[in-house]
Amino acid sequence: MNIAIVCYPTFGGSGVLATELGKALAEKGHNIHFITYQQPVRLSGFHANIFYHEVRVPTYPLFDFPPYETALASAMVDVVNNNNIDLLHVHYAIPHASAAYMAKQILAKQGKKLPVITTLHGTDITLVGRDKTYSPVVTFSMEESDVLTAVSENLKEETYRNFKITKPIEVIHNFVDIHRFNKKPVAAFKKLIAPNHEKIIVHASNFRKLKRVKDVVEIFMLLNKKIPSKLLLIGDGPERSEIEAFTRSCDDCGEIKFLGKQEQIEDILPIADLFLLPSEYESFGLAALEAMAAEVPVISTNAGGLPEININGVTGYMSNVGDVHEMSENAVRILSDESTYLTFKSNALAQAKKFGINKIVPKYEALYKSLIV
Ligand code: GMT
Repeated sequence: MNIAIVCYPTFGGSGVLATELGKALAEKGHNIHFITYQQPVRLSGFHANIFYHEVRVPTYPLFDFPPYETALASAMVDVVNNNNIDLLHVHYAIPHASAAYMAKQILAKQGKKLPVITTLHGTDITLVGRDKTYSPVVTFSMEESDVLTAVSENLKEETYRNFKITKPIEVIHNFVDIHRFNKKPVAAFKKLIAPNHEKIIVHASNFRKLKRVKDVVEIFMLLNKKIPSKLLLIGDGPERSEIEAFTRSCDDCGEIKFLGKQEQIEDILPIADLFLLPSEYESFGLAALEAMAAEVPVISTNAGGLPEININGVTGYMSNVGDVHEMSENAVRILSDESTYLTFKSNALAQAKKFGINKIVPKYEALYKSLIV
């Protein structure tokens, strides 16, 4: 099949998932055309059947706000017309689903049928999309998509709760390439980070408010009082400078490292002993799944779709949002006994395997096939 994929090319989970999906489909012989404003971060290296089409939004003195959605819809039409595209799969509803609707209408006038799949990822529904600034357009374009998918049962429920739509939503959970993440930890790297065998605690996110990165630091400080540890903070975003200032003011400052944006997170996760994700909401929590694939137990909140991947007392622990004391106690509970720890580790990997690339990608392929017969 010739498949066009639209996503955000940045470090957000939706862009990561869309890129990994495109790469997996290309491996299976499909031709994949990414349409984005920048090369997706996980799209490195050469792939014979992956093509990247950049959306350019020219500036013009009249435009205080350059019309990206119009440029995107035009790019979609161009890519479809010139590459024999069978279907368009857009990730994150805003503004991709409405641009897809526009492209579909333009192509229909030219006598071409373009099936559109919209995958809902999280804040496009729970935060930004439900705001009345966007809600009418998001509602309409979801209804107009040929197929609507959500990355968790929770996100499906949230969509029906927040929008007046009648369209069926198919849940296709996010996936992970186990082999890529399940690597042996590099001893020299581990020693460099934790020279005295301290535990290595990792958090990765785009440092938005809802990720509650300050909770990560507080959990770590409580844990560090009982078990000597190091904290690696991966990613960047609006909250980073405030969090950096906060960590500079505390005693454990030297034990906390900000690694910034990292493309090769699969090289870092294997040295981690524990992954922290105390988010206010996660539709799914792809970062936690990738940690589990690297055999790292997860301490998270029980918000949103996290209970669909993190099993309390089995692959890690879950607590109410903001309960940093319970989260740090659970971290101590996992890390203080070697045999308990090893059980959590292998449980995490076993759980991640349920979301393995080979189990989930065929679900998208089956969906595509049903649309182009
Ligand atoms: O929160 C992010 O990291 C970005 C955001 C996005 O939409 O780009 O991620 C959402 O999609 C991911 C992939 O499906 C999910 O794993 C995240 O849980 C979800 N984030 C939220 O719901 C806050």
